[in-house]
Amino acid sequence: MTLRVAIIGAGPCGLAQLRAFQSARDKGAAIPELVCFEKQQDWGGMWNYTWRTGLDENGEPVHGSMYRYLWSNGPKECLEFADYTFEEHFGRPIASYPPREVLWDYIKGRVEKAGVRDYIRFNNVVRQVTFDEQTQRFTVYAHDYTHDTLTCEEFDYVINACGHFSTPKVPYFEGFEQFAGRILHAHDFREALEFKDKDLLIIGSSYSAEDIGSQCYKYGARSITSCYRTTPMGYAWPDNWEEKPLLQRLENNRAFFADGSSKHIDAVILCTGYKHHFPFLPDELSLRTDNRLWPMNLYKGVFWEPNPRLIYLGMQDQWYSFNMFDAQAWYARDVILGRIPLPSQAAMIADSQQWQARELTLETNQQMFEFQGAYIQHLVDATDYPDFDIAAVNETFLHWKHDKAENIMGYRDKSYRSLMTGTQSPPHHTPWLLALDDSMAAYLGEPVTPIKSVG
Ligand code: FAD
Ligand code: NA7
Repeated sequence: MTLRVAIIGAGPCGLAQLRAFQSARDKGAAIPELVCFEKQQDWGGMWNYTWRTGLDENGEPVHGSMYRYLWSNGPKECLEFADYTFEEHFGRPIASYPPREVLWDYIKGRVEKAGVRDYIRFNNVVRQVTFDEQTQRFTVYAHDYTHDTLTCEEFDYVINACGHFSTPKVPYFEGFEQFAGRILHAHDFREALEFKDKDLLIIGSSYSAEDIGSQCYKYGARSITSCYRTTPMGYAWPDNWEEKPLLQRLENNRAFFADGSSKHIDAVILCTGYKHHFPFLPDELSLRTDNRLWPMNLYKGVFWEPNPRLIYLGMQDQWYSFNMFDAQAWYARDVILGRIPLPSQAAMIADSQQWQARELTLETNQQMFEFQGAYIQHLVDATDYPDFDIAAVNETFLHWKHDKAENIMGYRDKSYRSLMTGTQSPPHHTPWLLALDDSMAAYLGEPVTPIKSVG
């Protein structure tokens, strides 16, 4: 009997899995029957922008957390697919920090070429997954919103590729209920122009805080105040951006901070991160982890312990992204195809513990991306995913970190050499701070004269 594999989500991880199987099939392998359930109407996951917030058109929680004017927050050379380069997709080298729409186009290009769209059931939300110990099969219950029907099917493997940046962590601060302005989480942030001429308070000191603050600065916020719980971001911010220790309370429109200072604010954005949240999984199948480089209970970072027929993709905190998802998907594919045997459960647990012990020793950013690079190399070595120069990717990450430290509003003007083709990327035609139109046409086209002043 042909194996059946369910893939939950057609974002970069789910699509990597489809591409991995298609690549094996094209080389003559018999592949399982694949069904990819995708709750949105199109593919690309996070990169498929939605203006919606709250509930979607079907009353489901909106998946998207991306916003207008989002540009890649790392060099595209660090996430390039080893089997489908930017140059192949765009027919020429392009600059290193593309906006969201350009990256979405790139993701789509590979899977359009692979011809895997027919495996996907769009507008289908997975509601529940159960596992039968006796038959060793999963039952997947889904709601097909196109036909408004509930489906229930059995599978030999389930690949959970539903992402983990959609369910916000929303802490409470005293005075929130009396605040007259807007309070939102980064998950619901869409349009920086909403905060033009406003005094904005940002809570958090990681990627979302840095980037949403930068977008709002770029599109004309009057002032940005960001506050941290543990560590300040510490960049050389523009004059109207101040970093403070954590918010203690709001009194009407005044924010009071841990250092005793206070400021007037008009709006609050909670950039406080996301939860790994899998409402469709029972306790015994559900990964519980914070956002870290080595979540426990995942052998090779993907196979659920103690039931490795459930596979999680992309659940790590991400320095690497698209090419790490590929490395995981190729490895998962080869286990499903019987090309790579799984060891005993004790050996799987020991292996995972050893990776986590290593993770716990990491202190610097460089150690962290090198750790993730070593993990990817380990997976790539075991499959036919094209080998790529991970040491060189790590170098690029290092340059990127230096560029940010040097000029947080200018690092996206730098460009790098592709580590897949060797081609040096050209500089972008317009400095990021002046490039207000984030469309693909503007990015790939000629420079345009800015129509408004910045800052
Ligand atoms: P997602 O892209 O989240 O896709 C998961 C898919 O699963 C979605 O299509 C969703 O609709 C579907 N799904 C979820 N639940 C169900 C269900 N129950 N049933 C059916 N389908 C379901 N990465 C970078 O490399 N560079 C960046 O610049 C960058 N910027 C980011 C900015 C923001 C604001 C965020 C939130 C993330 C950013 N990331 C960035 C990380 C980004 O999440 C990854 O690049 C990538 O999208 C992860 O892919 P994924 O497939 O794991 O998850
Ligand atoms: P992250 O990277 O998980 O960071 C979350 C931030 O929120 C981090 O600075 C936390 O501080 C802070 N945080 C979390 N809870 C609280 C509370 N209760 N109070 C104050 N501060 C808090 O999430 P991001 O959204 O920045 O990034 C996620 C992805 O989105 C990333 O991959 C990007 O590419 C886009 P801590 O340091 O833990 O004290």
